[in-house]
Amino acid sequence: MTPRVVKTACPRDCYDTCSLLVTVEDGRIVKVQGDPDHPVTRGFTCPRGAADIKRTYSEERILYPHLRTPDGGFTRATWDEALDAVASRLKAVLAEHGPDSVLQLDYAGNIGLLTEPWAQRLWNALGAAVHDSTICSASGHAGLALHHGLTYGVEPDELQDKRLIVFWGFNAKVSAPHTWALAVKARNENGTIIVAVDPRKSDTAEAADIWLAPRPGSDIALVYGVARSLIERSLVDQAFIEEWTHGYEEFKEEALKWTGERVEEVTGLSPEQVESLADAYAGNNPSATMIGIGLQKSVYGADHVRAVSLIPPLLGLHRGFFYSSGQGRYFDQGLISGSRLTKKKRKVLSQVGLSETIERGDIKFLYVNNMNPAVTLPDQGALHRGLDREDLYTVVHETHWTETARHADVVLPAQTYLEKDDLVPGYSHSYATKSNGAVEPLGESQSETWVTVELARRLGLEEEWLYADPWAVLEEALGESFIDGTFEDLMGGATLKLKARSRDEYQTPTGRMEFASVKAAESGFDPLPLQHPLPGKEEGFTLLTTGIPKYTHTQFQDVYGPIPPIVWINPRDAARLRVADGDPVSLSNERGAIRVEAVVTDRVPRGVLWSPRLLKGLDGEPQNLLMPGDAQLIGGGPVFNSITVNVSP
Ligand SMILES: Nc1nc2c(c(=O)[nH]1)N[C@H]1C(S)=C(S)[C@@H](COP(=O)(O)OP(=O)(O)OC[C@H]3O[C@@H](n4cnc5c(=O)[nH]c(N)nc54)[C@H](O)[C@@H]3O)O[C@H]1N2
Ligand SMILES: Nc1nc2c(c(=O)[nH]1)N[C@H]1C(S)=C(S)[C@@H](COP(=O)(O)OP(=O)(O)OC[C@H]3O[C@@H](n4cnc5c(=O)[nH]c(N)nc54)[C@H](O)[C@@H]3O)O[C@H]1N2
Ligand code: SF4
Ligand SMILES: [Mo]
Repeated sequence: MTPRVVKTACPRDCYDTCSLLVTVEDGRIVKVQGDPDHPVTRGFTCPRGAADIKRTYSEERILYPHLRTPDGGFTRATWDEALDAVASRLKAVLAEHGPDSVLQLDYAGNIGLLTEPWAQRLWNALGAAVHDSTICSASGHAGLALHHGLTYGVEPDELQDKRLIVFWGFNAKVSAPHTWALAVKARNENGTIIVAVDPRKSDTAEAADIWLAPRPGSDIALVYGVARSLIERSLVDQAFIEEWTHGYEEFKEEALKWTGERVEEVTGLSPEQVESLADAYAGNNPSATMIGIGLQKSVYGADHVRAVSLIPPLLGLHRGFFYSSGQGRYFDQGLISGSRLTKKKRKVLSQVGLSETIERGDIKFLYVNNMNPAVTLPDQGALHRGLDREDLYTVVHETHWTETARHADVVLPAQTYLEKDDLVPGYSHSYATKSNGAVEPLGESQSETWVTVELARRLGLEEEWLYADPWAVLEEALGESFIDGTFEDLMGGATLKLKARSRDEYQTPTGRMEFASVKAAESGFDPLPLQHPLPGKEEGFTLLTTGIPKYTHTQFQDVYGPIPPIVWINPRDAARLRVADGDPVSLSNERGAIRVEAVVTDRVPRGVLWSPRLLKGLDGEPQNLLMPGDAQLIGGGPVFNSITVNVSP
């Protein structure tokens, strides 16, 4: 048979949402390529896209439903047996403990609309408990909302027109390689300056023109240092500030308190370094301030994001920042997920704090899909004690045999994005393409749309919308959402751009961009983001954990092997602790300990460690044993990057 090329969209939890061309020969995928015509993908994939063939046909694929056996193993079952078992237990739990004891635990393993939000329909219909989706970016959104209303801003395909691009707590070269490539293109073609603000020498920092390394958690002081430098030299856009903003005087008063000396004390950056960033901003308008999700994963992470977002308006820019842009979109997500259709009120649980909730036994029925919480949630000690509870019944719909699947009572095989049709508007750029299934589903794997209907029937649910045609629902939700075409065009294979809101609209109480936030004051937060004290030396090392190129969280270890169990440590810290390169060391705190191999490098400053995120230690211990389930005050996000640990040889 002649090879066929199928257009799909990579639905992984990733900024870039690539358009991919998949070559199929004799019913098998033989090649996955980046779409050369897509304005962001521009013809290449990352190492994960490239490895999708291996991951699809991996030995770790779940091909059939499985039921747990009394000896703790699994036995293969038919779909009928598995779904009947799930439905009968679910009915019993609902009858005995009520909907608050039932939880669907999902995240963004596949962000396709017929995968992620669609799979929430059943649980919306049941009125089950719901988590608040705070594990990733929520606190940054909540922080931005205080000053700007909705959180949309610069889009990656606008980088070409910028004279300065600042990646702030954003390791784009690794976490958003296509966005990074657009920045490099602007540099090569227009001389755009690239800045990185990152405490460690990330791949992005290494490749930037200017790299500033404030201490972790000191970004607010740095922002005020930059602002003071701009204000004192009259480099701010006074006319813009007067016309469009609120609360500038308060902001200015705080900024003027941040002398070079005081900023240096907190951030470790010299007055010259701070001024160099102010100069870069003042001399290179327009700029794009690219705020990373990594910036907000610490105890005051929302405040970091708030502060950084206040620089662009000083220079007269409407929403001159980027922070995963999903919120500006005009489509009806609540229709797709059913949250707008259900009449039931759902109990909301902190996702970041779920380990403790599950350990406590509040949940009796757990349905996991699109997530691998048995590795990725913080407070793994508590989570595993919870998952082992006799009175908890766990169902996992998964493509691969993850740690979470191995803990399940019932395992349901899921299709990868290469085996089903979907629609994937991402959370960064605004282009959408229909994602077409390239090959027949492997084994007996089934889609989220199919499983939802099968379970709804078995539960006897009567809400008509549970049985609706998914594509008709998508058309209703998105039909009017595109600038340059119709839903029909999209179905025909066109790449369309979603409509965007106006950049000079601010959905705040004053209708203006608010330097001092009215809503923050009303909610009991500081109207301005304020720098909080950093942990002292006696509290140990700050451990930063971030993604690396070959893995998406826990995925692709079946292709590339285990995530390297390493930790970067500064040479002077290593000498003091008598640790040599390659030595095993123990990282520990009050929650647990993991053993990893030391990499002695000046890419981290003294007092700071870095590890690839979600690694398993040399003895198989999950990294997130060390992470607390504490939620941030603003937005409820996680605190991964502000935890402290001790290092011992
Ligand atoms: N230490 C530390 N921990 C962290 C973080 C950190 O920075 N440091 N970051 C946090 C962040 S930002 C995030 S987003 C989370 C990510 O946490 P998770 O979302 O749990 O991460 P993944 O390992 O990608 O798990 C996604 C799962 O979805 C499955 N999947 C893929 N496609 C489909 C599909 O079509 N259908 C179904 N049913 N399943 C599918 C994959 O096989 C995979 O097992 O981790 C958090 N954990
Ligand atoms: N290859 C790959 N790409 C991914 C993912 C993946 O797993 N693998 N996951 C995707 C997901 S879900 C997410 S959330 C994103 C995350 O991707 P990013 O938004 O880039 O965030 P991180 O990689 O967590 O961290 C970015 C940088 O912030 C720095 N940082 C940490 N603390 C601070 C601080 O206090 N101040 C400053 N200025 N910087 C700090 C870290 O050193 C790190 O280099 O990546 C997405 N892309
Ligand atoms: S993981 Fe991200 S960069 Fe890689 S192919 Fe998918 S969307 Fe593109
Ligand atoms: Mo994330």
